[in-house]
Amino acid sequence: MEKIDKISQVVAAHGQAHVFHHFDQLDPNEQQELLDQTTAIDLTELTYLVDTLVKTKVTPSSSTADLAPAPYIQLPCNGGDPRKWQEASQLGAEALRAGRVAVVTVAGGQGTRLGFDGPKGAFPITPVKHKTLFQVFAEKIQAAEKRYDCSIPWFIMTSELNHEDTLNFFKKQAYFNRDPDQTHLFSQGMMPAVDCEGKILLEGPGRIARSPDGHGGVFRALVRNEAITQMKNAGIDLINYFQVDNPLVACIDPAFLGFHLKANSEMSSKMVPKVDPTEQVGHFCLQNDRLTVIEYSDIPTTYTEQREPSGHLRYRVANIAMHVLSRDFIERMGSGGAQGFPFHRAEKNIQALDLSGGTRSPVSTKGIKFEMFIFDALPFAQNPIVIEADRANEYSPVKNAEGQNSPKTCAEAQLGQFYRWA
Ligand code: UD2
Repeated sequence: MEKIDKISQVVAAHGQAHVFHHFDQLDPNEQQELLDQTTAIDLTELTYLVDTLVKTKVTPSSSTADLAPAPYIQLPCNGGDPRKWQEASQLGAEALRAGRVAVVTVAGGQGTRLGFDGPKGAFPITPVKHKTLFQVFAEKIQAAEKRYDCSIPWFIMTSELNHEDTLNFFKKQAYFNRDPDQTHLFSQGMMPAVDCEGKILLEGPGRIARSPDGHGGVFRALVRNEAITQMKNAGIDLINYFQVDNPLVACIDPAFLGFHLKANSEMSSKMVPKVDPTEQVGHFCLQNDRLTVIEYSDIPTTYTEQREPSGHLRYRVANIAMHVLSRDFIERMGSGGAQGFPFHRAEKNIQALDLSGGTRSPVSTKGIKFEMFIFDALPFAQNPIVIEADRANEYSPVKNAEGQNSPKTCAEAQLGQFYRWA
């Protein structure tokens, strides 16, 4: 009882006393679950987010003052220096052979846009054998382990929504014949949803409405789940990071690793040149001499439609969510070392109890979710660089059931690659 009193006092001090309104009607298990969910919330951080993102609506979405497109290292076929690419590949290969490299894949999102009921990595994606996304990545990592004669630990970020299903999937697939000790599933954090006054929403009398804290939650999750310690013990200091939705990704890219090492960078990124001003991606930009990403939703069309004399789009440096991260940087960003690492607000309709205590069953309520984006770490990184990727061979994500970035466009992209290989 003492513990309950203490927690409910802290919760009340942050104006969230309503969270325990139904506490006495809950059975012991429900009471324990509500206490666990409540103690997992950083109430000081939540109060800050409510003050800055709910009550004053100061969205951190960057202004476009003092904006310029970010420079990037071009592919040799587009004018880049072949010798620099050769040198970078050798540097990266040395790091791989020295066992310094791990892979991190973020797979905690809900595949709602795809209409697939299960972890997105379990979605069959290859056009002939219908291999799943996870199988494609596992085989690419295994090929790199053979080529560079090294072990490459694979860390996969899940969320509470799909952790068990993802774990069962890997067990069922016998970890795709890789050493199970080299595949580490870790769950990202969850954030409570609030209403427009900043009050925590309840999915039920004993359950807080929560959602995954965004792919930017990967830093905290790697630190909290001891992955950083595992990496240190294994001599890993370089991480190839990518999203679960793109089967063309070069899971292990020696040139990418080499350019990151040569630049003494903490966070490097890959880009593809935008050809369509409306493509829904982030844009690498320089702002006050810092590398930053401005999401398509935040950059005015007066910028995205600008063209250079060559006819190329000026703001063409598209963020395709592929990074090389240094382990120390992940540790710094995940241990609270980044005051000011922003959250973003997203307005969503959320199934929640009416806070006036009226209904006992949830109704659709206008709420606000909070999430972090990994690319917001760029302004905190030393020597961030951007290198060009070959879109046809490296980037065709599956996000939507139909149209752009769909299983159909992704299958066509894979067939195109297999044809070129043949
Ligand atoms: C993201 C980028 C976009 C571009 C594109 C490349 C944002 C806001 N936009 O678009 O600029 O780089 O990717 O494909 O990120 N995920 C988690 N946990 C979460 C949320 C997402 O693991 O809490 C994973 C999710 O499984 C997916 C990836 O992050 O693999 C991208 O998430 P998304 O689908 O929300 O981002 P998207 O496709 O809008």
